[in-house]
Amino acid sequence: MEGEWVWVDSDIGVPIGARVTVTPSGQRLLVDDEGKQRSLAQEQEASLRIMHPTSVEGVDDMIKLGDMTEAGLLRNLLLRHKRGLIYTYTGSVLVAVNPYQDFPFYSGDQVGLYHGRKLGELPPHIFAIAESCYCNMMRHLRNQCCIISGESGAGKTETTKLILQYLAAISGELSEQQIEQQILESNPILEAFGNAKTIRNDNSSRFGKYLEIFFNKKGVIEGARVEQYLLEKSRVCHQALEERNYHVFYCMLAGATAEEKKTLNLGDAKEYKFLSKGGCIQCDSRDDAKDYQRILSAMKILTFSELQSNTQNNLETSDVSKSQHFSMAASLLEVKRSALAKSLTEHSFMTNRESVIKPLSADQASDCRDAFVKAIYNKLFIWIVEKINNVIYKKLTKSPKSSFLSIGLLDIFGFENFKTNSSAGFKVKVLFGVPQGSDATMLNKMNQQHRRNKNYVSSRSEYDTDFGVRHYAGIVYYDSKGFLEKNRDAVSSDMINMVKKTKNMLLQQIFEEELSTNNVKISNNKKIVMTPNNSLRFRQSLDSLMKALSACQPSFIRCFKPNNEKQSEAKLCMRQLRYSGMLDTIRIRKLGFPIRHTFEDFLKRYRVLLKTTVCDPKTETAAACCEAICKTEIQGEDEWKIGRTKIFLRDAHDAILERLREEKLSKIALVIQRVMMGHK
Ligand code: AD9
Ligand code: MG
Repeated sequence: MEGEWVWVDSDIGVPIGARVTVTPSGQRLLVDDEGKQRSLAQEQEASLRIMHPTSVEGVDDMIKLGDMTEAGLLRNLLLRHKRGLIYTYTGSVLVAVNPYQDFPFYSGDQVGLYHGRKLGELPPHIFAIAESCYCNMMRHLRNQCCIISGESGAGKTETTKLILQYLAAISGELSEQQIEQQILESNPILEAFGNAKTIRNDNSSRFGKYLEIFFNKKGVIEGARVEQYLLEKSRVCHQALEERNYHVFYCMLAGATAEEKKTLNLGDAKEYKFLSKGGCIQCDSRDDAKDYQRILSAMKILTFSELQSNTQNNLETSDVSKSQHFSMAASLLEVKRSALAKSLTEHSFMTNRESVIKPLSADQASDCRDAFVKAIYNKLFIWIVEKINNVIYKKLTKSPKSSFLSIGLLDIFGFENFKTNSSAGFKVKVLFGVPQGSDATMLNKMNQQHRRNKNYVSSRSEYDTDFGVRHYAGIVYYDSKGFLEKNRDAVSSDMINMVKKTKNMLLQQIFEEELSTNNVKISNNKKIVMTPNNSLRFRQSLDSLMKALSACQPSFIRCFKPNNEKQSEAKLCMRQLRYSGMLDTIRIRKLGFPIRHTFEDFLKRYRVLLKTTVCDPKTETAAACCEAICKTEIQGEDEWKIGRTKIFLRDAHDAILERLREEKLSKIALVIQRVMMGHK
C-alpha cells in the first residue's frame, strides 16, 4: 500500500487525508495532511479507507468528487487553495476562497479570455460567472442576479466589485461613455461612508447593498441603481475594542491639507472621542490619506459639489459644556449656540394637561446627543446613496423599466457571531417597533410571543437577560441588555425643533420627513418624533428585494475565509462549509445522479469494461457503448440514466466502476506479463 492515500480521523470532526509511507528502516507510517505522523501496523491496513483518486488530485468541480463527503469537499478546497487555485465550482455554484493577496487573476487579458466562453470551458473564475450571467441575460432576455454570501471578511464585497469590473469592461468595448466609470466610482464613496475596520475585516461593510446594473438590448450598460439596507448606526458613537468608526473620518483627518483642516476647524483623529473608542486610529492595511484623494476624485466624477464634499459632518459634541467643540457643532449645524444648548440639555414632556420643560441629566443629555448624531449620519448616508443614484440612474427613469435588461448584485452583511451579541455587534439585524417599555419587558414579551416557535430559544429563567435564535448557521444567543436603546431611532422632538431653526439646507433636507410630520409621541416620558415606522420601511424594502430576486435567474457565489488568527485553517473552513449549506445541496444531488460524463469521456475511461461481443465501438455510437457498459456492470435499472450527450450515475457507482476498471487493467497487465514470460 505504499504511497496510497487514505482517510484518517482527525480532531476537526471530519476525516483528513493521509499517505502510507515506509521509512528506510522499514517502519510503516501514515503522514497526514497536517504533516503529522502516525505509526501503522500492517494488520491495520485492510481497514483503511482508501481515498478516491479525485480527492488525491483535486477537481475543479466538486460534483466530480468520488468521496462526496464533508471531508472530501474540505480537502478539495484546501488542496486547491494551497496551489493558488481560489475558485472551485460545485455544479453552477462558484466557491471563492479568499486569497488575501493580489493575484494576477483579474487583468484585461483575463476579461478577454473569459468573454464569450461557456461556464466550465475554462478553469473556474468569477469572470466565468459574470460572463454566464451576461450571456444568459442577452440570449434569453431574462434579468439575472448574483447572490454572494459568506462570513465577514470572506470576500463578498471584493467579489461584487470584480463582477462589476468585468461587466463594465465588456460593455465598454461596445460603446464609449462615462456611465461605467461613474458606476465603478460609486464604490469608493459608499465604502468610505459605509465601511469600517472591524476585528474580522479591515474593510467591513456595515450596510447591505443591492446594485442593479441596467443594459440596453445591445448589451451596453445604460445605468445602475444602488439600494442600501440598514447601516450600522451605533458605530458612529461607539466602537468595540480594535475597531474603528467609518473610514471617511480618518481619511479626511489624515488626507486634508493643514490649511483645509484649519478652515474646517479639524484636529487629529485621536483628539475625537467618537473616533478613538476602539483604541485604534490607524489600520495597517489602509492608507487613509491616499484614500481621501480617491474619495474626493470619485465624488467629483459623481458630481458632488465641493461644498457638499466638505459639509460631511464631523459633529463631535463633547459634554454639554460650552467648549470649543460645542461652538463648532453649533456653527456646523448653523444654529445659534443657545438653541443647540437648549435642545441638548432640556426635554419637554407631557403631563396630563400640559407640556412641561425639564432639564436632562448628563447621561440623558449624552443619549440625546448620540441619537441625534446617529440620525444625522444615517440620513447623510441615505442622502449620498440618493445622490449617486441621481447620477447613475436618473436618465433611465424616463424610459419604462421593461426596456432594459438587468444584472443585480447582492452583497449583504456577513455572518458574525460573538460571545455576546447585541444588535450593535451583530449584523443579523433584529428590529422591533417598540418605542415604549424596557429591555426586560421586551424580553418578556418575546418569550411569551415566540414560546412555541422552534427557532426561538427562550431565556432560561426570568433573571436571565439573554435569548437565542436558531439561525441556519446555528443558535446565536443575544443579550437583551441595551437592545431597545440601540434600536431606538427616534430623535427627540426638542432636537427636531432645533433643526427647524437651522440655516443649513442639507440638514433641513435630510430631516425633511421629521420636519414635515406632526406625529409626536411620548416614550418613557420623552417626546419623540415618529416617522413612518422604520421597521415597516425596512420590511417593505426587503419585500421588494425578495420580489426582484425571485423574478431573476440567480447565480450563487459562496465566499470562504481560509484563515483567522484564532482557528486552524481546516476547522474554520469546515464550519463555513456546514454553514454554507453546500453539503445539503450535494446531499440533494446525491439522491439524484450527481456523476456525469460525456459519452466520449466515459467510453475513453471505461472502454476496458465493454464487451465487444455485445456492442462493437467500431459500428455502434458512443452512447450505445456507454449504455452497454452500464447494463452489464451496474445492477438495477434506476441506478443510471442516459441523457442526450452525457451518462448520469449515482454517486456510489463512480467508485464501483473505477474499481472494476482497476481490476480489469491489472488482469490485462498480468496476461501481458505472462505472455511476455512465455516468449522468453
Ligand atoms: V464583510 O461581511 O463586509 O465584513 P466581505 O465583504 O465578505 O466582509 P471583503 O470583500 O471586504 O469581505 O474582503 C476582505 C478582504 O479580503 C479584502 O479587503 C481583501 O484584502 C481580501 N480579498 C477578498 N477577496 C479578494 C480577492 N479576490 N483577491 C484578493 C481579496 N484579495
Ligand atoms: Mg463587505
